[in-house]
Amino acid sequence: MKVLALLLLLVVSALGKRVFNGDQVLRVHLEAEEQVQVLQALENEQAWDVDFWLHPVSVGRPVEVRVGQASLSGVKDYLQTHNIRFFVIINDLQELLDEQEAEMKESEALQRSGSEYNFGSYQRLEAIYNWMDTLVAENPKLVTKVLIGSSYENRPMYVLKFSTGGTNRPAIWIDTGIHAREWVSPATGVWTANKIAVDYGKDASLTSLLNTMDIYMLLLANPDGYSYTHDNDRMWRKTRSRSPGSSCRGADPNRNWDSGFGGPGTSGNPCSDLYRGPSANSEVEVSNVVNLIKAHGNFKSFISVHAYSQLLMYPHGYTCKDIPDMAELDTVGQAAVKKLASLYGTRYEVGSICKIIYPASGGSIDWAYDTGIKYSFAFELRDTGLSGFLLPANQIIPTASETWLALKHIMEYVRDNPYYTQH
Ligand code: BHK
Ligand code: ZN
Repeated sequence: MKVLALLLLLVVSALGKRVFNGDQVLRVHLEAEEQVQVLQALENEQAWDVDFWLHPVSVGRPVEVRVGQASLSGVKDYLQTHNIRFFVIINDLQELLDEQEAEMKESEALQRSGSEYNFGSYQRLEAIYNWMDTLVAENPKLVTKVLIGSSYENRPMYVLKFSTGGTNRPAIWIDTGIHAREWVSPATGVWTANKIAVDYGKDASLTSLLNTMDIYMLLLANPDGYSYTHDNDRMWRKTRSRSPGSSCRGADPNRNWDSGFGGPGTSGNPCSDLYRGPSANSEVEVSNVVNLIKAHGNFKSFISVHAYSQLLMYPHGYTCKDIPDMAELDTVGQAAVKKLASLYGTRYEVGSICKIIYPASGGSIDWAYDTGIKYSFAFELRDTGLSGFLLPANQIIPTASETWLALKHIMEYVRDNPYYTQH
């Protein structure tokens, strides 16, 4: 592992950008409990260059793992030795990345030559920030840009505030892009922000919602990480903060919140993708949000958007015990995903984080719920694997369009149940 990390560092510093030549992504099928354990051992051993995109959890649940070229024969032998079935779903990761990058460059060139922002394309941080200014300029009575602080590398963090007046109205929070490589999340956030601006005054339900409530959207919750996925390493997940005594950077911003901090599903190793950071709120990107939410004091719903797996989850992640509001949140969630599916038939599962994926402590929606924001949900957008983090850009608008139906359901429910929002 040390040698691999060093090699990786050399490659990155020599070329500026991490390459994945000959790396493959395998989809592994677990058919017995022993096989789950064999895969978990592989994940914990760190002898090979492997990055689990979907972690081994239980029999029947797919596992997806990127395997570095140098580790391919070793990992495949290991799987075959244990009679574990797998398929190669990405044959050469770098080839796919090159294709997607070329597609993005094409869209960027079109935009530079004067055409409008393309919602159906992945965009760099600068383009998203410029687009936010346009949105605010074109909708001055509805949208403002609130600076909530700066990231570790000093990028500004802006929240789009949709409000038709009042002071400190009950509000809904939506963040996208907390994990850097989950690109469809901020892309969906941008589409959604535009949808709200376009539909206000046309869609009667959304209009009535915005006549009594505010919506806050943080489109890039991890700006340093997002930039890093464009310029250095497409597969980066964490923030970019430094840890004293380690050359590994970044903490998982979804393990850094002050709820069950340090519990199951986190790591104390700064080199791990699940590194929780030295203390709760150590990541400035997290504390910026915490400060805004606390100062505001009137949020009724907190929605955090990830990818991938097609799930709609509610608290908790740090324990598998049911929350007091489970029945209600489950009903809201089920109705939301039914509406989502009505557009293209995309199927989502609903459940608590701990029960439908795995124990994960220090997550944002656990903190929001424990702070008293009852309607706290996390989405895992498309797909259920095969493309994973590299979801083709032509699925951005379909993903955002179907997700909007679920978001609207949750927001309308919150609007219509104002007396139940305290727990
Ligand atoms: C989402 C919300 C709260 C806690 C856990 C999760 C699952 C998420 C994670 O933090 O491990 C999985 C992931 O990144 C892929 O989106
Ligand atoms: Zn995520």
